[in-house]
Amino acid sequence: MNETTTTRRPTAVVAAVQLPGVDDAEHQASMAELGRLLETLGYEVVGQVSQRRQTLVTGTVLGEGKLTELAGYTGGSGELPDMAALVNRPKDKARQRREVLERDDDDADEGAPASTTEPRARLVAVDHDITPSQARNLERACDAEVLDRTGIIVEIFHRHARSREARLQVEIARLTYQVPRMRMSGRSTERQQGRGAGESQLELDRRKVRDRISQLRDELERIEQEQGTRRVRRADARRVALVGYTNAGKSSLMRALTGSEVYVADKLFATLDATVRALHPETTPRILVSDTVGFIKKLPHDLVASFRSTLDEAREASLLLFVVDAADPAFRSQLDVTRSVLSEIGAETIPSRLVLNKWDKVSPDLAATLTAEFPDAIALSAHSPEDVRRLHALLVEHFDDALLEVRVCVPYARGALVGEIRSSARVLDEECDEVGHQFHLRVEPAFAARLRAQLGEDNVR
Ligand SMILES: Nc1nc2c(ncn2[C@@H]2O[C@H](COP(=O)(O)OP(=O)(O)OP(=O)(O)O)[C@@H](O)[C@H]2O)c(=O)[nH]1
Ligand SMILES: [Mg+2]
Repeated sequence: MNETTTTRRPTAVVAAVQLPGVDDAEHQASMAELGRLLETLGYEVVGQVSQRRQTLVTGTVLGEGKLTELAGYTGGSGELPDMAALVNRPKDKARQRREVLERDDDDADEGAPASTTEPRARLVAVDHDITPSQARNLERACDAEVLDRTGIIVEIFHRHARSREARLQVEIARLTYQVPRMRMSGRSTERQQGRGAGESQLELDRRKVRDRISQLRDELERIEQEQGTRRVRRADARRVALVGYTNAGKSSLMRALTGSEVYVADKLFATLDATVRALHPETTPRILVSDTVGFIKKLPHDLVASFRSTLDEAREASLLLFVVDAADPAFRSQLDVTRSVLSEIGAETIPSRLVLNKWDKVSPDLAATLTAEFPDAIALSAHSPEDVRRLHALLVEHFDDALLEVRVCVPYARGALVGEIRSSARVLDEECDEVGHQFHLRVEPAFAARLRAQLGEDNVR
């Protein structure tokens, strides 16, 4: 055995409830995805505790038996001092009976490891959004830190944010997530403080955080305004945005299509900043490609909202490439997630093409099935230069269809326009005569309109 295996990463255990309407495959995929999120944060997942229920248990998410199993991983007691009160307090007899009936057969602790031999898990990761009091109860029963899905995603975003804009967006999301959870820590919870005093201190702390959030929002708005002007300046460029689930291969395609060095990694949410580069080899007029933040199931609403300006890159594109990892059996539901986030930001009417990426990992059988199911999709591998050349050609063709062929006369007095024409239009032919520069061009409709406005109808035909 390798020596290095003795230095363990911090360990975590995943807890989830399989709710009605969620089938086994979907439930497993969601827990596995949470496991990948944890690995991205540097944790080693040592176990999963899952239970089928109608709803999450009000106080503790899981039922008693499953809670004991969970605590087996963390070395906690599996109980709350006032568990009966917490779980049952506000309920009448009928509701208690119903809960007993809903309890699944596997609500027992047979899966728990012998806590003395297995490594103790330091973190309980819950695959749902839970309330601050559920988190606190789980923490007490398990004697471990507890994070829910949103908390984990926010933490990853926090670690991966690089640009000033991304850092501001993440900080706003993080503080927004923390405000309702502030009860759990700080001076305000100290025993010796009277309840009234504690509450007002808590209110004070919360107000401070809210003030900080609005300060950050102002700062973000200023940056966004600058970026807004930058975007307006490239408004007539031909733009394609790569969108899709996290880890689908958007940045890999971006690299391949533009020859840029954007960050690629086998971890979730590697990219948080939108990057824009020109398609390479370059075309005239040029085509811009943007890489965007990836999506995920149950992406917290606040987080989507705080990345709105980053997602503007997608909203303002003239073509969207929906990139999926075709080798991932869950890619269809991942595509649904991408579509629904994009329609939330108002990008659902933009023309789009589906890209079945990681085709090199797809078996011939699956390839045949997918080709039949998605006849219009572009199947490729971002790692294959030949595939990338094919996509490059398809993009050029797509945008060239929209170009207009015009003949333009630039009188010598307007010679300053010649440079702009050369950089923004494809020159098919040109010559100089006694009147001026005569161009035969392929141009974007918007550019043709601008030339008409500047040179007059007679000079642009
Ligand atoms: N086998 C194979 N692996 C690929 C392909 N495209 C990307 N990958 C790998 O998939 C992983 C994720 O790729 P990225 O390009 O970072 O994915 P992304 O969509 O930008 O991910 P986020 O930025 O997290 O949203 C990396 O390990 C890539 O090397 C492909 O066509 N084939
Ligand atoms: Mg990326």
